[in-house]
Amino acid sequence: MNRCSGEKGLTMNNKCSKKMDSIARKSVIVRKTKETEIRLSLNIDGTGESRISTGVGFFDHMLESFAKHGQFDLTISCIGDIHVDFHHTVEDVGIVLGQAYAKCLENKVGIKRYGFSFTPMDEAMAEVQAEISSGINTIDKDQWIQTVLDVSGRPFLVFNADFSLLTVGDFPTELVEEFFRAFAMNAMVTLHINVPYGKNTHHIIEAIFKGVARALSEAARIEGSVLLSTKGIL
Ligand SMILES: [Mn+2]
Repeated sequence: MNRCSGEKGLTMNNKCSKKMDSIARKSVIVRKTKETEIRLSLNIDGTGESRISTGVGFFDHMLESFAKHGQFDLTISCIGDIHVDFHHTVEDVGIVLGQAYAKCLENKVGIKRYGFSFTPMDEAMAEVQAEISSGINTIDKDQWIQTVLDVSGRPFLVFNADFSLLTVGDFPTELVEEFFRAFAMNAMVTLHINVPYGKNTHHIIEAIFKGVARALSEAARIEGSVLLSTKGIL
């Protein structure tokens, strides 16, 4: 995965990211529990290509929008216990997507750190603020999952959105907040999601997914060469 590492300061070859970091910002996470089995790959410097299969149609649609508007390349295959309900599948995909995003950002030098978006969709509007709040700069790959879960960071979710429908299709709208909480905690991101107005539940949720993706994409953007932290660590 790190085929371009060790080339800092040298002329980048064709295989290196066009976004100037010498390390490809990609990750693959496989997670299996008694409730879900997930394989997810993420390239945060992608083009919005996605292949999503969670068994939950509306959720797939939202994740495809997420990939497209964040310009992430994202593949997700999840086999979950959707005969029970969709809760485990949605929450666990949030966990793994969060871990993948954090892993893509192991090296935070030069990233913008903050991202903001206003995303209208017809009558609905989502405002999102994201901060890549904490994590580790240099970590042992084998210990990565353990370390990121143990680190005392400051991930947080603020979620202010009301849905007039309890379900969209057969997707329970209360799972939107569950998904983004799972994401934020595992991505080590402070995420504020506010929906000041909107009527159609499908539109509101889609605006949120697009808006979060846009804010995360901006926060991860490399635009400098310094680590934006007075603590010296992010
Ligand atoms: Mn739609």
